[in-house]
Amino acid sequence: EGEEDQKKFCLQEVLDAYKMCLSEDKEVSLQHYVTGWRGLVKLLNSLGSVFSFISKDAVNKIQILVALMAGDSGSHYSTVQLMVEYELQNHLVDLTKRGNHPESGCRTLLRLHRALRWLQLFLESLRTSTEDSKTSTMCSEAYNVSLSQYHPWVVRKAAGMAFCMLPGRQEFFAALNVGSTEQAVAVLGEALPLISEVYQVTEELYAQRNLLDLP
Ligand code: 1PZ
Repeated sequence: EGEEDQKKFCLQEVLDAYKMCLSEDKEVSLQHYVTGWRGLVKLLNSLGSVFSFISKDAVNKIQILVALMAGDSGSHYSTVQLMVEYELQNHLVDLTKRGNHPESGCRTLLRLHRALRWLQLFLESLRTSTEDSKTSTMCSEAYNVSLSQYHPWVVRKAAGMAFCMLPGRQEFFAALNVGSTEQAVAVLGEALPLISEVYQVTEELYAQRNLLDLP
């Protein structure tokens, strides 16, 4: 692990990553997208080892994308738009069933993209929550209307059990490491529109290219 990964999570770094993620012409930077996810994984790991089956999958997907960016065709992986064009044009994506390209950038990013929708819903509900709100309830409600539809029963079951182990609202806000609850709510208010926009741009691109159901 590099020194960078040892540092304590801070919500500000995720905010900064999503700030830099979209260019003026709405290109999604893969580098910053990945940086945002690295931060979120750090947060997840700081919440306890019961979440490691989730963070392991996220890390695996991050590593696939990092390897593509660092590889021989790395120049085609600077933005999500370029990645989609490149992989489609060169038949590097399994479109209907899993085959020769089980780890394409397109299908890998789609998994994180779907999780980003869950994150958006969860953080929004956290932002507007009150003292008596339960993180586990907010988390599972967000999950049930988004990411869960892509998961088999056994994963849904495991996720449900993990949610029950989430720290309470106060402790969760403290884990965001940006000051008081009020300050954390403010940073969330700043981060959420950025996360939404990155989600929306990716969603539209994938919809246009018919990539929303990649196996
Ligand atoms: C704060 C509590 C964290 C809740 C996170 C909610 C998401 C629960 C997801 C549980 C799934 C983990 C097991 C791996 C599932 C994979 O099968 C799927 C599909 O990938 P494929 O098998 O097709 O390759 N993976 C995903 O859906 C990606 C999940 C990434 C979750 C990252 C969450 C990071 C949250 C940090 C915020 C605190």
